[in-house]
Formats: sequence, C-alpha cells, structure tokens
Amino acid sequence: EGVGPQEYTAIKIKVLEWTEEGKKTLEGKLPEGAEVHLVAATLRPETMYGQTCCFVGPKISYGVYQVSPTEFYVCTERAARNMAFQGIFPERGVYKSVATVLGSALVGSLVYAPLSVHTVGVRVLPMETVLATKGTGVVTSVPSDSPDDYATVTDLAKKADYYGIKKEWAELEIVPIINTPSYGNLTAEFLVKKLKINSPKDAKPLAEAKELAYKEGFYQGTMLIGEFKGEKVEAAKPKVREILLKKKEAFVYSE
Ligand code: A2H
Repeated sequence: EGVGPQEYTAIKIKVLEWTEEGKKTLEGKLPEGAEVHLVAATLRPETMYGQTCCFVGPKISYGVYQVSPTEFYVCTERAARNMAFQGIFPERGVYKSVATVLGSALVGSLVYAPLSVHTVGVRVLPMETVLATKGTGVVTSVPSDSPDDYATVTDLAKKADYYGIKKEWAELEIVPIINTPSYGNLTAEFLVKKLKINSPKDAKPLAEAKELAYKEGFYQGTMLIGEFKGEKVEAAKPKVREILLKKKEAFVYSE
C-alpha cells in the first residue's frame, strides 16, 4: 500500500429490515421515518452489480451517526471522525453517535445494495477478517471478483449453523460482472480454486489472489453487465462511480 491517502467510494447500503436485536438497540433513538445506511468502503465501484451480501465484523462496535434530519450512517467511530473532517456530516468535526451496536447484532438484517442484481435486498453477514482500522469497518461482498469475499461466502454457507445464519443468505447467485482473458468471468472463484484457498483465514494466498484479481480485472477486464457493458473496466470504473455519486447512493471517503 502506498503512503498517500486512499480514496474510497463509500456505498450507502440502506437497512430495509432490522434483526430483533438491532431493533431493541435502536428503540427510541431514531426519529420517525429515519433512513439508516450501512456504509461500505470499496475500491471497486464497477463491481457493485454483483453484491450478494454486506459484511460486518461480528465483534466490531459500530456507531449510528446522523447526517441529516432523517438520514443516519452506520460505521466505526474511527471512520465517522474522518467523515466529520471531510464535510460529510452537517457540522465540521462533530460526530456524535445516537446509538452503538455490535456487528453481531446486525447479522441477518435485510439491506438494499445499490446497483446489485439482487434487487429485493441482501443480508448482513459476519466476516471475521474485517479490520476495524480500515475503511468504515463495513465491506460489501462481491464474490465474483473479490477472492476474500468468495472465500468468506463459501465458508459461511458451509458452516451456516456455526455462524448462526441461514445457509441461503450466503448462497445468493454469483453473477458474472467482468470477463478477463486469464481468469474467465468469475475471477475470484477461479483464483481461490487455483491457489487452493480453503478458508477466509488463508491470508497469504488470499493476498496473492487479491493482487492478481485486481491487476487482471482493472487492466484486462471487460464489463459484462450494466450501463457500460462491453467497455473496458478501466473506462467503466469512473463512470459507474459517477452514477452512484449522482444518485446519492455513494460518496467519496478518504483516509
Ligand atoms: B473491495 P485496501 Cl470486487 N477490512 O470492494 C477488510 N477489508 C476491507 C475493509 C476492512 N475494514 N474495508 C474495505 N475492505 C475491502 C470490492 C472489492 C474489493 C472487489 C475486489 C477487491 C477488493 C468488494 N468487496 O479489494 O487495503 C474492500 O473490498 C481488494 C483490493 O484499502 C475494498 O475494496 O486496498 C478493499 O478491501 C480496500 O482495501
């Protein structure tokens, strides 16, 4: 990773249905008609068509931050502090949470992932390798193109009972988003199998897969879906990002 600031696209993933635990935690703390968004930091906005779930760290503590009279963001306090100095909140430097909630209490919530082919919503699921010290602490899952995401959804489906989730939440269809000459149209699955990655904790081969997937996808990839179908990823990426920003389904977040 470089020394300069990293500029992410922060995707607003709206909560459609809370878990019982989530409901209890938020009871009386939000105004009538409030909209709450989990905020996921991504470097691959062009892949958002393929979102199948939204990951939180089950042991990570999240705050609920007010951004307008009726809108709230869920992210780590660390991210909220950064946002407060990037003009994302109404008052510069101010980031007071109306509630805190553990990631595990969010698991199972139904959320709306913008641009995703899964338009009825996707589930919030646990990812133990989410870092509290990077991005917003929320990661949107694109198992077609992210080896980490593919390894995690595979593991979640295999051990659904252990994770306390419904198996089908981890088994939404993985639709091809990008074609590449070396890895075909499901890059993450191809590389996870090729490098014999068995678990989301196989950190070393996953780092290698991530590097290979990123380079091949960005420089050689062609879009298979969406407004810029047929275009090179390099050209489509900023355009998909612009669409998300224009529709207010995303904002720029740096750290
Ligand atoms: B990326 P970098 Cl399709 N902990 O988005 C762990 N991982 C995190 C994170 C956190 N707190 N915050 C963000 N990330 C993930 C899409 C994607 C991503 C694809 C392919 C590769 C990829 C869908 N998940 O990342 O350390 C997010 O996943 C591999 C580069 O700042 C984010 O982009 O370089 C990426 O890691 C940011 O990682």
